[in-house]
Amino acid sequence: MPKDRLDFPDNFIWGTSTGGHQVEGGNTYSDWWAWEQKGFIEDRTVSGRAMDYWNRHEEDHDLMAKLAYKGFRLGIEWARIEPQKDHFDREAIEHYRRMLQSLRQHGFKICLTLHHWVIPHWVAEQGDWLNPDTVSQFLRYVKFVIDELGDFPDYWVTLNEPMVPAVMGNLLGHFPPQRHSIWAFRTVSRSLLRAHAGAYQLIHTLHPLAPDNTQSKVGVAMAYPWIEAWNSRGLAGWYEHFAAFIARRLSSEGWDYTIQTGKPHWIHGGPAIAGIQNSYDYCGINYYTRASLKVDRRKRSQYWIDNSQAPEGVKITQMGWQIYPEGLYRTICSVWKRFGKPILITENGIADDTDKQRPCYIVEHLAQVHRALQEGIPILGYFHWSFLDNFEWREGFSKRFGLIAVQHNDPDLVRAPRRSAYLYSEIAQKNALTKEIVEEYAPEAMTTIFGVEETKHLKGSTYEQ
Ligand code: IFM
Repeated sequence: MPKDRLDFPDNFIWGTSTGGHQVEGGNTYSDWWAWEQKGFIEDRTVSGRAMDYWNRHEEDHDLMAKLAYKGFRLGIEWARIEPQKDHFDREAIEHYRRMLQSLRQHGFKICLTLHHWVIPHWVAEQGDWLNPDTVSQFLRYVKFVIDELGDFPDYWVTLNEPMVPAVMGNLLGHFPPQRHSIWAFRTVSRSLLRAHAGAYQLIHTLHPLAPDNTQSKVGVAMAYPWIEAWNSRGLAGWYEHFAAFIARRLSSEGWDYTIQTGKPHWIHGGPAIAGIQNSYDYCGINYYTRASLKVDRRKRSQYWIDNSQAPEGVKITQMGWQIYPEGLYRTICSVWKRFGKPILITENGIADDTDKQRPCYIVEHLAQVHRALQEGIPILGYFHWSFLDNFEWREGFSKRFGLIAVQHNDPDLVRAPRRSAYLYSEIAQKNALTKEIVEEYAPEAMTTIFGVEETKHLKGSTYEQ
């Protein structure tokens, strides 16, 4: 008998996610800020005041509470806390303290990211993660944050998607500092591994207990795209399989192997890294899409591989990303098999300014989370990316991931909840995905989730673009 509802465990965290630089605004002492001024952002915007979360956090937290969300993942910025070398800014840290206090007063579970790609400008000037001093300087910043703000996080994220800037900034040249160098990639990724291991050990030494008096919980929010070869005929097909093999190792498998075994994977190379083995208390999964790698002889700078094609019939998002909910289930299963640690979905979401695709995207991905839970995999919560529309890196403000719409050029930066914000709110309140909710918000998902035909079809709620 098909079920009428998919129930989630008690205390499941229904949260939303953001990154400091992407919403705060005014992160002027950072490398990204400097890079944006040079005109590299595709829609010619700059992060500027972003969503002014820095000043409007109270209003935003009230809104989250009204929507009955239960958790929030936010980042803090090294460039704000240490804008100049050896100068720690008291005002900035007090400001962050007030933000976290407000989150606590609202009763949210707090997931705090220490590093989300952006570094202080002075660190970039000294050669970023290539400079042998950067890791110890990062750890000094981390120690300062633990001493000042260590009472707040229920979950610590040391690094967000470390392999993304390592690859995008050092191999493919799409992010600052725009290198194309295998040597730079390996050096940077090793520094990031050391930065994570050091931060993990520091948190456990200096702040062994979480707010609920259990052990502190530290992890990484790792990007896990589901990567496949396109499977062209002949030599091209062979190359696609080879590229997929490498891409999987570059994006997550090399990193995970190193954490699991303590031995640097060949993708990173180098000597053993102190404290790296088993340095996860939970596994953070950021999942969005499947990438099907196809040979394209014009894409020399991408090693002749195009990752933007979708097999026929597969829907894509405004980022050009494939919608592939099953990939979330498959990722959860493989991460669970690899580490055997509790899992937190630290990001999952879609760029969709019209909110036509998002409701279906949300419910179909949550159904896959539920599927994994049914198989006994401990999943602690789901943080939807993103709470607000935000600055989407190289794409600027044109790609809108928010449950809450905000026009970056609106002088008042009005917060306007999209329909999906209410959908997510109902799921959080019921702690379940029910037939009524799916029928109301995403009827086209009724068959895949409950095995029944949709009974009504709401205009403006479909995957079709
Ligand atoms: O906006 C980003 C975020 O900073 C990291 N994970 C992917 C998101 C969407 O591209």
